[in-house]
Order: sequence, then C-alpha cells, then structure tokens
Amino acid sequence: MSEQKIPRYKAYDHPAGGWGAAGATAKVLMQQSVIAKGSKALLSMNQPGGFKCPSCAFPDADHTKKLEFCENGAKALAWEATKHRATREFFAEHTVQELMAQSDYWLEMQGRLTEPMRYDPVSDHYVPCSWDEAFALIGRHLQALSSPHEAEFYTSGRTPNEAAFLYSIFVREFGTNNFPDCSNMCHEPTSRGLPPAIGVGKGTIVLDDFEHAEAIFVIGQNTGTNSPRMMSNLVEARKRNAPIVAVNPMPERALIRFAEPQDVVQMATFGSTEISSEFVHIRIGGDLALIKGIMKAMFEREAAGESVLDHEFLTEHTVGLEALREEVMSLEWSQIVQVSGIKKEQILRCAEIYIRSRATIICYGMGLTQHQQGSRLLQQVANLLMLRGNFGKPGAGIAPIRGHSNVQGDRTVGIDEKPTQRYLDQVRDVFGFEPPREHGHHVVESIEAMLAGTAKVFIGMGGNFIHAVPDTEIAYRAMRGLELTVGIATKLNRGHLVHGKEALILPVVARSEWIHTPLGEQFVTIEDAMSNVTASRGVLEPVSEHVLPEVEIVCRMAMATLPDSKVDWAACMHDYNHVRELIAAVYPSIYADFNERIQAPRGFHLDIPPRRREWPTPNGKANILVLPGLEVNDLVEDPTMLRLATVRSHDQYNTTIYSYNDRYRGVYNDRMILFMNLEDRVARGIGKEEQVSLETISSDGVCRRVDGLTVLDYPMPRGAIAGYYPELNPLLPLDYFDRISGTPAAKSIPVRVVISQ
Ligand SMILES: Nc1nc2c(c(=O)[nH]1)N[C@H]1C(S)=C(S)[C@@H](COP(=O)(O)OP(=O)(O)OC[C@H]3O[C@@H](n4cnc5c(=O)[nH]c(N)nc54)[C@H](O)[C@@H]3O)O[C@H]1N2
Ligand SMILES: Nc1nc2c(c(=O)[nH]1)N[C@H]1C(S)=C(S)[C@@H](COP(=O)(O)OP(=O)(O)OC[C@H]3O[C@@H](n4cnc5c(=O)[nH]c(N)nc54)[C@H](O)[C@@H]3O)O[C@H]1N2
Ligand SMILES: [Mo]
Repeated sequence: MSEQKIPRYKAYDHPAGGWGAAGATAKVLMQQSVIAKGSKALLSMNQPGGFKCPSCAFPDADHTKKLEFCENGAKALAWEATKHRATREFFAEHTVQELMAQSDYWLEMQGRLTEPMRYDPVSDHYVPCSWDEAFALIGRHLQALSSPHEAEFYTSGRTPNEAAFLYSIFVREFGTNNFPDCSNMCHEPTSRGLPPAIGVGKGTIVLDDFEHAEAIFVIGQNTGTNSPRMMSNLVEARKRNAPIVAVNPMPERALIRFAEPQDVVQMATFGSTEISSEFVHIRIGGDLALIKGIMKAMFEREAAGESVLDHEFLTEHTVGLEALREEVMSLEWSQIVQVSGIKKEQILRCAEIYIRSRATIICYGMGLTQHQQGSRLLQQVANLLMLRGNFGKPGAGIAPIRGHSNVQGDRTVGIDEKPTQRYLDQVRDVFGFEPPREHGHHVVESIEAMLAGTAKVFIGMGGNFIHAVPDTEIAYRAMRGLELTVGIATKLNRGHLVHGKEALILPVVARSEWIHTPLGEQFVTIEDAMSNVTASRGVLEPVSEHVLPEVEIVCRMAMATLPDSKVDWAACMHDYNHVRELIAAVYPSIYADFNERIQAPRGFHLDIPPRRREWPTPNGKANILVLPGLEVNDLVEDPTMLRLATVRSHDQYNTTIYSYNDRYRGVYNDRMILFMNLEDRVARGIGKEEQVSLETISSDGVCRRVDGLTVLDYPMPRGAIAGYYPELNPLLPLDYFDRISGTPAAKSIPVRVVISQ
C-alpha cells in the first residue's frame, strides 16, 4: 500500500494532463480491480441515458464527440465501483477502537458497505441489524427529544434532488431547520454574499459562455485537479487567444501548461497548451487588494478622461457606484501592492486585459470563499464585473465553480438552514403542515449545540462530517456526547467511528448503480454548477441486495418518526416521478413540468434572472456593495505568523484519500507536508525537508497543534504556506469563520512554526 512507501519529493516539470493523466486513470481502475466494469461505466458517465459523474459539479459539454470523463472522475468512479467490501465479517474482526487506529485511506480502502450495522457498546463492534430495526431506532430517538431542535440533519452534496427534497420536507415536518450541510464549508459565501448584490446565490454563466469570453479570470481554484473537465474550456479559450488570468498563491501546474488527455494530436506529439497568459502569484488573502487595485486603475483612467466603464449598464442597472469609487480611490497603491504582494505593473496589466475584453468570466473556488470576509469578498468580484457590464451578455458573468456534484441542487430543493418565508409558505400550502419559521443551525452552530449538550441526535446524509469540519479534536468531543449518530454512506469513514452512545451505519446505492423499485427502474436528477438539471441513471448492479436508495431511506425514516405525517411517504418511496411532481408543486417558477422537461437528453436550465439583466434584489437593482479596506481576515500582530491554506491534493476527493501522491506538486507517498517559501524556511532556521510542528495563533486559550510536518521548498509567496485538508483541520478554530455565511476560513489560518526538539 502506498502508505508504507518512502516519501519522495521531486518537482514536476511536465504539462499537467497528458499521458500522466491517462496512465493514472488506468492505474486506479486496476487498483480497485474494476477494469471491465469500470470501463463500461466510464462510457456512460455524463452521457444522455447514463449517470452523472460523482466527482465535481462542472457541467457536461453539449457535444458528443468526446467521452465526458477525466482522470479524477475515473478515480471517483473506480472508488465507488470497487470490488472491495466492508462486510459483517469485516466488522466482526475489528473493534471500533482498532479501526480508529487506521488511516482514513485504509478505512475507505476496505470497500463498499453492504448492509446496515448498529454499534454494540458491550463488544465495541458494529454488528448487523435489519433495516426495520434501524428505522425504529431512529424513530424512537427522534420522538424522545424534548424539542425537534435537538437533532442535526447534515447533508453532503452528492445526494440527488429527489432524496434531498424529501429529506428537507421530513425534517421540516419533524419541526426544525437544523440543516448543516457541506455547502456551509464551501460555497456558502456564494449563496449568502451574492443575493444582496445580484439577487441570486448562484453563478450566471452557462457553458457556451466560455466560447464567447474575451478574457477569463480563474481565482483561487485548482482547475486541473478539482474540475478537470473545465480544462477543455480553458484550452479552447487559449487556442483562440483569449487571455486567461490565474490568481493563486500556488503555481498550480494545470493553470500554467496543460495537455488534453482527450486530444489525440496533442497526446501523440507530446504537445501542450500554455494556459495562463498572466499568472498572479497572490499572497493568501490578497485577492481583495488585487480586485481593488484593478478597480482603482479603472477609476484613475476614467478620471484622466478615458471611458473604461460600461456607463450605460451602470446607470440603468446598478446602485452604489459613487460610494465604491470614493472608497477605492482613497486607497494607496503602496498598500494595495503590499497586501496583495503583487507589483503595480502586473495589476495594471490585469486591468488592461479586463478593460480590453468586451466579455469577461470570473471563475473562483475555495481560495476566495474560505476567508473571514468570504461573502463580502465575492460582492467585490460582482462589483468588478458590473463595472464593465459583465452580466447578462454572452461570454460574461460570475462562475462559482461548485464542489460536490449536486451541492447546488440540494440547496435549490430545500437543504437550507435559513429558508425564505416564501418557500415555507409554499411547503405549508403543498403539504398541509406548518413548517418551523426560525432559522436552524449551520455546520459551526451544530457543533456548538453538540458541545453545549443541546443537540442529541446527528443524522449524516452522506459525507464525512467529522473530518470536513474545523477543530477536529473538539468536534470529536462534540460527536461523542450525542445519544445517536447515523451515517448514511457508501463507504466506511471516520464519522462512523467517532459516534454517539448509539450509532448506525446505513449503506446506500451509489450514483453509478441502478435503482429498481417495485414500480420499475427509477432515475434521479442533479443540478450542476451552471444550473442545468439532468437525469442520472446508474448502469451497474448495486453492491449488495441489502443496500437501499437514499430516497427510500428518507421515506422510511420519516414513516418511523412521524406516524401522523401529512405526507404520503409510501407514495414517494418507489415513484420518483411523483417526487418530482411534488418538487414542481413547491417550486412552480423554476420546476414547472419537471417530468416533461427532464426527458430532454441534456435536461433543462433553471432560470437565472441576471442573465436577462433582471435583479431579484429588494430594490430591483444590481447593488454595488462596499467592503472597506484591503483585508479579508483579522490582522494578527505577531511577526512570526504565517497564513496557512488547507488545500486538496491531486489524489483525494475531500476526505477520501485515493493515494498519498500529489503528482503536479511533486509529492509522493506523503501528505504531512508544508509548502513554504525557501526564504521563510531559512528565516526560521528550518533545515531542508526538516519536520516541524504547527501551532494556531488564537486568543481562546486552546492549544491547537499538528506535529510531524515536512517542510518543502515551494514557490509560495512570503508569509503564505499550504498543507493538506483534512490532516490540518485540527488547526482550524471552530470560531474562525465568515460571519455572513458561517464558512470556516480554511484558507487563511494564522499559524506559527514550532521546531521539534
Ligand atoms: N478531484 C477532486 N475534485 C474535487 C474535489 C476534490 O477533493 N477532489 N472537491 C470538490 C469540492 S467539494 C470542491 S468545493 C471543489 C474545490 O476545488 P478548489 O476550490 O480548487 O479547492 P482547493 O484545493 O481547496 O483550493 C483552491 C485553490 O485556492 C488556492 N488558494 C488558497 N488560498 C488562496 C487565496 O487566498 N487566494 C487565492 N486566489 N487562492 C488561494 C489554492 O492554492 C488552491 O489552488 O472541488 C470539487 N472537486
Ligand atoms: N480545512 C478544510 N476543511 C474543509 C475544506 C477545505 O478546503 N479545508 N473544504 C470543505 C468543503 S469545500 C467541503 S464540500 C466539505 C466536504 O465535506 P463532506 O461532503 O462531508 O465530505 P466528503 O469527504 O465529500 O464525504 C465522503 C463520504 O461520503 C460518502 N458518500 C460518497 N458517495 C455517497 C453517496 O452517493 N451517497 C451517500 N449517502 N454517501 C456517499 C462516503 O461514505 C464517503 O466516505 O469539506 C470542507 N472542509
Ligand atoms: Mo466543497
């Protein structure tokens, strides 16, 4: 197993993609022993009639000449279609305490879960239990609570629309809006920050816009690893000379040079395409200063008599321009340069690219959202776009590159701890019960409630809550205080081992597997990052006859918990068309005729009013909102401080570790790494590849420390370091989050190095 191999570090100087990616795809299929099965499934991934890739949320290309998969999609599939099984015999062999000693990698390598298991405290083993027993246990615990707010209902973004919708109705009829979800740690700043600005908390582009863009900015996103299918769009843009500006503290390989594994000529000739025309080596958290710098350059040119703003758009559609101009003009260039770490000349070049382009797309990922001012930072991205009317025209718009394949869809169909009153009225009218009106808990609040003893039950619809959340050790304590924890999952993970007094693991049918009910074959639907809703039909046989689809699990939890329910759960359980009719009833403005429209081979697009220059904001305008100053995180008065970004390697999917390699960053067989600028290393007296510890700088008296981290010389800006999530989550304080969205600031943790004695 790669775990036991000796760590190796060697800079990667090839283009990303290419034969390395092709080889990695074959290798992962082989490793999981699924060559034949996996290849068959790959052929129908993201094709009409097939299933949606379980990896990222990037939309499918609207053409048939290509197989729509990528190296990391293949890994996600191989991981799901694996031949390995975590059976009852496996659980009989290991106590939970023994399993706790294993790595996350090892746990998931045991393979797919095959039947429901219940924790037995006497033997410290998970033991088989029937589905009826499992649902009865859940029903008993939920009914025993003195208030419905004592339960937390987590959702991860792989859950399809039908299951997420029913889950949201079940939980609301039960009586709470406690919906912590993975989005709270991810694109919540998009969902909360953008609505006051443009009226929607989603992106405004469609895939075709890439073909019309005259410039593309990719900020804080590692495209080649986390949305590899988007590389085709970037390559295409570069080939027609559209400039691409990449803004990142790490010179991510694929953003520099990329060879398309699906381009036969490039593969045969070992050719590749240069991606970034401008690589902006930003300091962690320096993006606000960069954006303000670009805006300042524009305002200065206007002041000098040039016309670089889209005055018509600004006058007709926006409010707030003058306040922004005043604030931006009050900033000194020297401050902008210092905080961003970018020379004025380069900022001016970026401004020039932006001004010349008649249609610009700004894409962004976790490098922008996971800061203390993540939501308001995104409002500045929207401002920048508004200055040149980059909304509601071909080739232009804002493009949050979402993470999980259905994280956007889950929110659309009701997974929301702060639902609108309008939606709640609609639920009341369609189902005939009064849903709770008060806001529920997001992720951080749910952990606080567990720590305070006011939360007693945790139900995890997918995901790996315990290793996704901040402050790992504190989170362990929170989880262990609960009465009941339930993990609805495909694979064994840490969340099943850090459990409450009673615990269940409920195995599900995976995305690539078919769903047959007594009413025949069913399909589910997914909403991608560009608001396209498409059908997903698995093509593989489910892993065992004892796993259930998520839809059935939700219905049976509801039936066990709510004997007098107003909802006909039995009618939903086996008939997904009926579920879609209910979705259409609750969301008539976007989901009318759902069952008819989903018949189109590529599904349909949900309405995004800003695409028509309509702004569903209270004043009906696009609002230019000001975030004063240049900082997106609280200042820390400590000269030894470094800002730590926790990032993904090329070989992981969130908390799922596929291997210990990170090819493009030149790391093999190791994940306990700190990427650091050589001068920062030398200044601290750290030897080359020496092991150190990191400690969080915080004022709450808690000592947060991770040991055994090897320091690698890496082209990071001074003062910025990076390491891997989830290994470094113990350093992220629970209280360190964006107040608007609740999103932990996982890209800017203030830390100091402690040299081991
Ligand atoms: N293969 C694979 N695909 C995935 C995932 C996966 O784990 N594996 N996860 C999915 C999920 S849920 C999500 S949300 C997405 C995540 O996709 P990304 O958003 O690409 O995720 P990260 O790796 O967390 O980091 C993003 C980038 O931000 C940069 N960065 C860090 N700090 C800053 C900063 O202050 N400013 C700027 N400009 N950049 C910064 C990092 O160097 C890194 O390149 O991918 C999805 N797709
Ligand atoms: N420090 C730090 N922390 C972070 C981040 C970061 O960048 N830095 N990123 C954050 C982000 S963007 C996100 S989205 C979260 C991710 O948080 P989660 O979504 O909670 O985590 P995952 O690792 O994606 O969940 C993996 C588990 O999902 C289960 N699973 C897989 N497929 C299915 C399925 O089809 N159905 C069901 N029911 N279960 C399934 C498997 O059991 C697997 O073990 O982490 C966040 N945490
Ligand atoms: Mo995410």
